[in-house]
Amino acid sequence: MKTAITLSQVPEASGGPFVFRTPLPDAFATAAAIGFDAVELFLPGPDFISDHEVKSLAAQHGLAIAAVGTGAGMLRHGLSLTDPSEEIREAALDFVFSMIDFGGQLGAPAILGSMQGKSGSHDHLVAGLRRCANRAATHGVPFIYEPLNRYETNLFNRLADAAKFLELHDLKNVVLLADLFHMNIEERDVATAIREAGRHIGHVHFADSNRQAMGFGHTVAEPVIAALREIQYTGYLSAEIFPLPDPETAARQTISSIRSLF
Ligand SMILES: [Mn+2]
Repeated sequence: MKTAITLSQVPEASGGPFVFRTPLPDAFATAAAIGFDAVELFLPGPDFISDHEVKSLAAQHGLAIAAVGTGAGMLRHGLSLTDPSEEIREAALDFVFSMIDFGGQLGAPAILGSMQGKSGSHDHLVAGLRRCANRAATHGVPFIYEPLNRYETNLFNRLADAAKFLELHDLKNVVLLADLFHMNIEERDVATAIREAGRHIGHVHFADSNRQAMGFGHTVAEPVIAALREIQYTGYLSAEIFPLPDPETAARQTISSIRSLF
């Protein structure tokens, strides 16, 4: 398993679970200095920075790009893939495609989190996921679908239900994001849920029960790591956490918790 940390450049997401918000050259340097393998990028859109510049920063600091978020489409433009309006769904798809293409040029998958919509229909979701998965496949990367807790979406709150949905609709090239914060709210047992959805899991948001760095809440991480090992998970543990008490402390706590767990 590899480590990653979230970097945000979206002013509207100032209250969100993103650790470093300084300009990217500084954020990349700090993430590398603290010992992360990769960064997860949360950007306002695909034109914020060129893929060429991101590649150069990544090479300079020896970091990979773990994934790119798409939530700015919701935060900044109010778009979702399951909006009742077809026009808005199409605009949402255009935005997600643009982020899939941006990430694809970096070899990184895009994530569907809040852009799935707060209260949408499964019919719209399956249509959107299929098109995004096909688009991602042209770049040779998967498309990541994230079940969220009940306060953020009515679509899928638990891994097992999302996994069944992918199988029922034969959705290829879609992987699931196991976000330990959402899972702490929704799953009966986090480790069991990971074991049962094992072959579908393609990304992990590594957060404690209160969305702070692992070790700053009440999650017992050992069984979670044991389950990830059992399913032979080799992807990222990406710290999508609040920068509390400050970004560096949160980042260092993540690395030290992972070191003590392995
Ligand atoms: Mn997440």
